[in-house]
Amino acid sequence: MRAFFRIAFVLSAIWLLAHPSASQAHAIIVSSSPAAGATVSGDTVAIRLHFNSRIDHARSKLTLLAPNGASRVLTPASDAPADELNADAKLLPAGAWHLRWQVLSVDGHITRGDIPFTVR
Ligand SMILES: [Cu+2]
Repeated sequence: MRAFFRIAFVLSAIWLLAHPSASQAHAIIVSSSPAAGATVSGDTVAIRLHFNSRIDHARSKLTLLAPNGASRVLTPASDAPADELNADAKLLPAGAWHLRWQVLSVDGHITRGDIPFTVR
């Protein structure tokens, strides 16, 4: 029985070494502009998503869903900081919008989310 515990301990130590900060590695959103539930002017909406880790800009996506259900794919700014996904959207009609984001973090994991906001 003592040998069993020793093997279990060694295996769990190996697992921890192989997965450093496994739970913190995914890109989690820290703050966003617009914030969820915010009301903004539709002339120019500066989209700024800040994550807790570096992301792969080229393999991350931003899509706007219009009040009528149409979708608009945004091109993320390539010169954004390593932990931000940014884009500018112009001339958005008034109504209820959704910002869908999908990011690939440098650890290879994909996370996604949906930020509802209103254009006045
Ligand atoms: Cu991850």
